[in-house]
Amino acid sequence: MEETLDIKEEVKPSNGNYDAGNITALEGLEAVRKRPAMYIGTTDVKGLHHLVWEVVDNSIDEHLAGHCSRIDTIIHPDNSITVTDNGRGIPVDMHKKLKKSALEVVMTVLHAGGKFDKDTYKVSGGLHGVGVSCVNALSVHLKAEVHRNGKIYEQEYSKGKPLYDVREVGTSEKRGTVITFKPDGEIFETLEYKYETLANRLKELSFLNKGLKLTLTDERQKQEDGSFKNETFHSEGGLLEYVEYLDASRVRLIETPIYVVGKEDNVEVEVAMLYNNSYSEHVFSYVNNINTSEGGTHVNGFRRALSRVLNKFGDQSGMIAKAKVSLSAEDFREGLTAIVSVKVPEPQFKGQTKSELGNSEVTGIVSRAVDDALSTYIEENANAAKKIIEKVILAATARQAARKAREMVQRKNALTGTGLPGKLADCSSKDPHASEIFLVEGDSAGGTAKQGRDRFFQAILPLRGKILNVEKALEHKIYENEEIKNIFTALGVSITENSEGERVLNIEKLRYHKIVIMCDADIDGSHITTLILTFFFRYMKPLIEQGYVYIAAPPLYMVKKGKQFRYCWNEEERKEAIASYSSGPNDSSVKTQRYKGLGEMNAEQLWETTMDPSSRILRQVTIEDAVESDRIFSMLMGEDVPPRRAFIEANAKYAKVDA
Ligand code: 0RA
Repeated sequence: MEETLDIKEEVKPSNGNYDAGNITALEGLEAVRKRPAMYIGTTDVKGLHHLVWEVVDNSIDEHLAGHCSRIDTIIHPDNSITVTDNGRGIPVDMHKKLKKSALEVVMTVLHAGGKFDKDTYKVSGGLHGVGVSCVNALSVHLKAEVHRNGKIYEQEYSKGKPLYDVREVGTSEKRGTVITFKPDGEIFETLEYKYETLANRLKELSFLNKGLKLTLTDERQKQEDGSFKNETFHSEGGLLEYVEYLDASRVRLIETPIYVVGKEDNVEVEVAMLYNNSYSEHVFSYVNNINTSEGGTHVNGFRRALSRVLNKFGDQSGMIAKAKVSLSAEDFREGLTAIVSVKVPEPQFKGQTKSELGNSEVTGIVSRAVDDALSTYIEENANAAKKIIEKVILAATARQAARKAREMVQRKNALTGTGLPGKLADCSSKDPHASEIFLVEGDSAGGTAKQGRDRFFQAILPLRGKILNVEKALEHKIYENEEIKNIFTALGVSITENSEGERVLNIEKLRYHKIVIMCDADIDGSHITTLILTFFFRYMKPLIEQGYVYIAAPPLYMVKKGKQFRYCWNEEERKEAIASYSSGPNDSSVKTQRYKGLGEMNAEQLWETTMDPSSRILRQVTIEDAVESDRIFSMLMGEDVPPRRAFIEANAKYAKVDA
């Protein structure tokens, strides 16, 4: 889990002017190189991308302070990165005590970002905000170029150490900062930047900072017309556009998003919301552009106002009394897609992953802003309000049906001895840490897996054909579905409701710490994998978050010559195998068998290639970007078929999958 430092500002200027005197020396950069994970969380691919966010966040701060309208990011062919902004430029005047240029101090002293102005918002919070000096410390080479006072200044560094004093190298009519850095291979496990990861976050930032132009250029990828792959992210509508983008694959209940803006005590509130005909809630929240996946006081304020205003309308219109159901807070959020974004001068982050807002004053501020705007909306749009209340009432009715269905299933399980499904071939180990369960597509492959497995620690649960598309089904139907019931009972997990009417997944009795989805390596198989993953994402998300869910990777080919054979997982391996067996260009004794289904392998082959821990490939499912994953699952499983097909065929990118 990500663990980064919480940075407290040490100094505050008295006059509101920034100069080198405001920047104090705090800590050496050697500490960063010695224990990089303490500063940027990890040294894997995530940490590598974190470096870019550190630099971009500084530029975003310039935007939030009202001085920057454009940020350009370039991935160079050697995986070095350039970030250019048109902000004020990092100050270059002399620091009186340190006798160094402010630029050098910002770049070489930990926590000396020069971010002292509490009146503007800083991205620096729970996750980012360790400062650009960390990026410098972790780069084999970094160059800072500043356009300021009509001049160009520069300084270069190696592993954080200046190669020369800040020097003036020319004149410029522009203002801004250009940072180019190459991450250090001694620190990072991988040096390869992922275009999609950078593009997704820049796109998100463009929605969260309306008017700001962000571009991404990938010099590693040349397009047909000879130019490099590039995109521009720019949103004039901000959250209004963001909520429409996130909800694009769902069917709307109201025509246009409900929009809230407010400001109180220097806290800015922006909310955009839509209702759709789905059964799930999608509320995303941000504090100073940082996603708060654990919610917090801003989300509480939003929920409070939503329930209060809708409940009031439902009462006054007589709709609730007529329906004779009791409503819970959750019912007001079924089919709701909303983004709650606040800008808070001094955010306090708490929670397991430091992604929950703690500032108590924010609840009331958000609640008042939403209360005002939503009340006005309802007065002016009585028809839309009625549709929403009808949906809320339906949700309450469905929740009661779902509770009954769940209780029925759970009661039945209690009656049938062990409670385990008849189709489950359980393992003999009772230690969850050592136990695995394979969810296998189809009874026949299930049979092969049962023969091939190591029955001590591997359990097999065959699933029949296509499992229910949970994105489209009513909740109670899900609990009544045979395959889904089997998954719940085999895993030993259950869903109950808390006092708020929210569903909680109980995983204390989870029976296996590896849950492996094993499907055919063809289009149908990948669709079934996606169906099962969607179910886990919507109903058993904690299992994904805690790293229990995996996808098996059966081989795609077997290349044979006589008695020799080799399994291959991709084209490259296949070509290699053919080349290694061939005596000449057209050696007809070399044969390739394409495995389309698990059923084409016998038990021994399935064990060797896909189930044996010493030789198999398992891909762990993780949620890299919760907001984007959510959108993609709805897109994949929703009504809109063409994008789904294209996406599945282009491969499963919705989740980061590790070896
Ligand atoms: C310290 C003070 C000021 C701006 C910056 C730092 C600054 C840092 C970065 C990093 C990337 N782009 C940046 N742009 C600005 C305020 C300068 C002033 O008052 O003119």
